[in-house]
Amino acid sequence: MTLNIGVIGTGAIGRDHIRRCSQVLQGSRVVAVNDINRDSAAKVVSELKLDAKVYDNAHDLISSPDVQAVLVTSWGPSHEEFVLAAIAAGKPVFCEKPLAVTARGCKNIVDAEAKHGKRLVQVGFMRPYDQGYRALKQVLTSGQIGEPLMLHCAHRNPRVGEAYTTDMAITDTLIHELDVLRWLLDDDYVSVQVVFPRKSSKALPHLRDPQVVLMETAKGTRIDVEIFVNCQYGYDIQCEVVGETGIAKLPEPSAVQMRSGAKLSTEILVDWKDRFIGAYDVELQAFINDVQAGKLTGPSAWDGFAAAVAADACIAAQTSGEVVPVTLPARPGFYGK
Ligand code: NAI
Ligand code: ISE
Repeated sequence: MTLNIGVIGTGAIGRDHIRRCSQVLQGSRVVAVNDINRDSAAKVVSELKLDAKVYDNAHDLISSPDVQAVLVTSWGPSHEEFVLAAIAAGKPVFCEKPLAVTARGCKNIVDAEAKHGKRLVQVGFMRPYDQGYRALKQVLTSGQIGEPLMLHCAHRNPRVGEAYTTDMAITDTLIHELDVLRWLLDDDYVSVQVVFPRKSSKALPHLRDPQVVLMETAKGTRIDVEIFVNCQYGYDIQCEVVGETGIAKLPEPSAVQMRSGAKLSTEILVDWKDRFIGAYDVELQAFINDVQAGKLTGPSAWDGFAAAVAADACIAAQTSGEVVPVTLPARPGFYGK
C-alpha cells in the first residue's frame, strides 16, 4: 500500500522531505501540500511534478480523506497546533524538531497522544539514524572506552538568517544534542548552565553568538556543547566522548583527501541537508514503514518533551547565568522503558 502524505510547510526541509518521499523512499507519495506562502507550495508541486493538491488551510489538509499521514515542516511555533490536530484526526504525524518550542507545548501533545491510546507522533530527531552516531553508540555499548566521563561537542553553522534569535540556539539548534546525547548515553540531564564567550563580530547585532552549554547527567557525566551559528567556515558537528579507558569521536563525513598546491586538505560540508542526508532518508523510511505496520517506533513525543524540558532550563540559564536544575518526570509506560 502506498502511504498518501500531506505536508505543511514547503520551505527548506519541507521541500527536501517532499523530494525524498516522492522520489527516493519506498511506499509513499505526497498528495497534499500547504504553506502560508501559497506560491511556495504551488512552486514545489510544479517543480517536483507532484500529483498533489495545494491546500489554503493546513487544517483542511489534515482532515482531508486523501491524506493518510501528515508531515509538519513549518516554523517551530506552529508545530503544537498541527500535531494536536493530526492526533485529533487520528492520523500519524512526523513533526520536524522541535516538537514544540516549550516543554508545556510538548506535554500537551504527550497528553493528547496518551488519551488517544496509540502512538501517532514521530519527531524529526534524525541523528540517532546517522551512521556516525550509531557507530559511536556501538563503541560505548561495547565498553571499549569504559564508562563515559565527559563529552566535548560542537554544533557549528556557517551563518543564520535575521529571524534567528539567541533562544533559537537552544530550541532550534542545541535541541539536536539534547535529544541525541540522551540516546547516546542512555541517560538524562540533571542540570544545565549557559556561558557566553566573546561575541563574534560576524553575528547579527541582536544575536549572542557563540554560546557554551554545560550539562550534567544523572550518571554524573559532564557535557560541554559549543553552539556557534556564524562560524563562517562550514557546517561542522563534533562529538567527542572521553571514557575511563579511551576516547571515541564522531566520525567526520566521508570526503576525498586532496594533495595539491602544496596543501593537504579535505572539504567541509556547508549545509545540514548534505551532512545528514542519509539519516533523513532512514528516519522517514522508518516512519513510512512503521505507519504501514501500524506501530511507530521512532523518536516519540516523550523524546520531544524530554529535550524540551532541558531546553526550557537552558533558556532560563541564558538569562540567569546560574546552574539550572532539570527535572524530568518519570517516563509513562505508554512510551516503553
Ligand atoms: P523555512 O523557513 O525554510 O520553511 C518553513 C516554511 O514553513 C516556510 O515556507 C513558511 O512559509 C512555512 N510556514 C511557517 N509557518 C506556517 C504555518 N503556520 N502554516 C503553514 N506554513 C507555515 O524553515 P526550515 O529551515 O525548513 O525549518 C522548518 C522546520 O524544520 C523548523 O521547525 C526547523 O527547526 C526544522 N528543521 C529541521 C532540520 C533538521 O536537521 N532536522 C533542518 C532544518 C530545519
Ligand atoms: C536547523 O533548524 C537544523 O535543525 C539544523 O540541523 C541545525 O544545525 C540548525 O542550527 C537549525 O537552525
